[in-house]
Amino acid sequence: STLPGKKRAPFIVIEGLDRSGKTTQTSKLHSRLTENGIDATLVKFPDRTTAIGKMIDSYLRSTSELDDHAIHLLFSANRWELATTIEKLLLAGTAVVCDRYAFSGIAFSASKVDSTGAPLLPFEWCRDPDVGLPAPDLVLFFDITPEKARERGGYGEERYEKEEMQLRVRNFFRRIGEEMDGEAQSAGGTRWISIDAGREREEVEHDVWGLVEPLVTRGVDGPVGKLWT
Ligand code: FDM
Repeated sequence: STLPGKKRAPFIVIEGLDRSGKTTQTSKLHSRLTENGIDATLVKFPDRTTAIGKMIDSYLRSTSELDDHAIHLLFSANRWELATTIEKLLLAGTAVVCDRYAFSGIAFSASKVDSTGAPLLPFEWCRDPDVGLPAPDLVLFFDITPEKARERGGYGEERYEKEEMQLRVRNFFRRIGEEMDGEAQSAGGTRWISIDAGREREEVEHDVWGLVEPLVTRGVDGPVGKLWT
């Protein structure tokens, strides 16, 4: 560990819509930390490499069909299978930078609707399986309008990459963020910050570094929090 005293490393999550530049910025952040001599590990959800991850991957590429409840629980299980690893890394002084987490889990599943536009899965039901996961110290929500995201070259081929879906997902992200702000303590001490991801890449990178650098340099006191407990 490169941290002073008994401090642990921070858990940083980057969330956002498709085409928000989230993945590029997450890996840039990771390399910048490493270049600055800071221990950091990059994690990405869904982690498509595990047995559960392979089921998620084939669902997303539409090579398999799964009940909406079942796939939701698989996404959550995919996080739980890494929970202990994440906690150990943080306690050992390695910062964890994570591309998507439980907030995507809720926002995407809660955005699914039937042919009449009625929600398929209640919000609370979507949140429950992730209660108690390691809580991030900082969430950077990469906010972008679905129109602007579309201008960036359109959505991909995978499930969920449709504009109406992205619009609903964005609204759920915002709702989750508002609730996190209101209950920072009960949410395990997570700080939620919205980043205007519609700007130039360099500007976004500058803001991200400005928020992350002090946190990784100073370290965090106390144990790793538990989400929504
Ligand atoms: N997604 C991602 C979910 O629906 N639930 C989850 O828990 C997570 C982590 O999977 F559309 C969705 C979000 C996105 C898709 O994500 C794949 P990536 O970042 O494109 O691999």
